[in-house]
Order: sequence, then structure tokens, then C-alpha cells
Amino acid sequence: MKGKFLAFFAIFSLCLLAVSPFLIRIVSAASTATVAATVTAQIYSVSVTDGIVAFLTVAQNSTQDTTTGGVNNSQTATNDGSVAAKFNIMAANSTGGTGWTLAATAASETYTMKSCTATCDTTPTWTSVGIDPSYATLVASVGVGSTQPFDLQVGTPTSTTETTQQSITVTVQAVAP
Ligand SMILES: [Ca+2]
Repeated sequence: MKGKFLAFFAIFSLCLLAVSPFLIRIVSAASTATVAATVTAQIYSVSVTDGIVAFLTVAQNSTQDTTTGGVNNSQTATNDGSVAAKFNIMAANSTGGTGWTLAATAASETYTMKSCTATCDTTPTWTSVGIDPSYATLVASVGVGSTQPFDLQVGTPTSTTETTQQSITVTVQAVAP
């Protein structure tokens, strides 16, 4: 009985030795495949060149603009982001002395700021910019790397006692179209 058992064990062991290389191959066999993934962050970014306008000295209750008929200083907004963007625009009360209030219509110590984006040198359409903190639309959609030229028109107060040069910040914003 013991002899039979030993014989059986020996055969079983040989079988195991014979099978083991296959077992090892099966376990160690591997296969890979890859996914080439790309991703771009959604970034809204705008820059304005040259970003500096001097309207010089303007009569009270009148306008001056950046077109060729004015101070000839059109501005250009560029989409520096990674996706198409809507450009908004706003201005705030001017600073210098007591400053002027920004409104849609000029009044005493109250000035206006408007923008134009098409045929501004010939047949301009002037649209009030937003009044800080509200924005108005400058252009509905600008592609990546594309530019939007625009002109600005300032309207002086109907009357003012302010002799100090006024500084005005016009802000252009890039957001989702
Ligand atoms: Ca300039």
C-alpha cells in the first residue's frame, strides 16, 4: 500500500513538474495597449493694444473719438485664450480732482464712453460701454488668436468745473460666448 502511494506521488510530482512551465508562462504572459490622450484647459484671455488713448483737450458738452477723424488711435483686442470668447467692455467714473460720473447720457459733471467695432472711420455706430461693475458686449465671439479692432468715443459733461485732467479706465473682458 505504501509503495503504491509513493509511486502515485512520484507520478503526480512528475506531472506537476511537466505542467509547471506552462503555468508559469500563463501567469507571466502580459499584453499592453495605450490611449493617446490630449486635453486643453479652457482659458479665457484678452489683451488690448496699445491700451493707451489720449483724447487731449475736448470742449465741454462734445465728443472726441479714436477714429481717423478724431485722435486716430484705434485699439485692438486679441483673444489670447484657448477657446473662442465673447468680449465685454466697461468703464468707470473718471478720476482726477473730484472726477466725473459715467452715465449713458452726458450731464453736469457726467461724461459718456462709447465703443464702435465696424466701419468706425466712415459710418460709426457708437454703443455705450457698460458702467462699472456691469459690462456691455463689445463683440459676440472672437476666435482663438483673432483680433477685434475697436474705437472709443468720450463725451464730455454738459458742464464742468473740473480743471484737472481726467483719467478713465476702460476694461475689456473675455468670457464664454
Ligand atoms: Ca495709443
